Amino acid sequence: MRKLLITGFEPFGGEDINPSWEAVKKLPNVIGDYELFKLCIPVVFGEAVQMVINKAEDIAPCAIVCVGQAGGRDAITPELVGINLRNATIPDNKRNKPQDEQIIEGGACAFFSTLPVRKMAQAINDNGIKSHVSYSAGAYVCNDVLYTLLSYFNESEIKVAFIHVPYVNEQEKEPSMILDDIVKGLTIAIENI
Ligand code: PCA
Repeated sequence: MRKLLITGFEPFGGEDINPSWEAVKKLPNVIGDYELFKLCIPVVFGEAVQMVINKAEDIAPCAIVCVGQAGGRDAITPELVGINLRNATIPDNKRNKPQDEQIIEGGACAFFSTLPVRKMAQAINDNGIKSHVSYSAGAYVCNDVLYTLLSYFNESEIKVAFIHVPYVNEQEKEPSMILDDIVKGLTIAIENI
């Protein structure tokens, strides 16, 4: 069986939960050909991605899918691209607030996702859950994780994607999605790797 490392984030920005980890926790341990290895990562620049890299080097997965909350979005949005930029509008969970810094000094401006994000979004939509490809993962910790993983695993067999998900109903913010729909959407995404 193939191994898939899937991560969600701890809460940040004053929230009590993060729908990304809530959804990842609820995923089955096996989806299609994949055995899932789940990891909750901190909302901290640099530290989050280092935890993912450490875990990936330990278990040697075929693919890494990281999931994060994107407040304000009404759809599940696989990200097409990670950019070499850190810019925080709110501090991370260790009070870092980088302003217009490069993630990797002199690194490529951007990397494209190495998993089929368009196919994933299409399949999620075909199953009645709102989804589309996004062309910006922002410049906060989610983009930090995506860009750094794509750079780190650029020459390797390990494929990488990042999926942003909306708020869930219990956060009482709009737009939001039902947690079970996010779980179903992520399941479909993994089935379409
Ligand atoms: N969303 C943030 C970081 C953690 C999360 O769940 C982001 O979009 O960068």
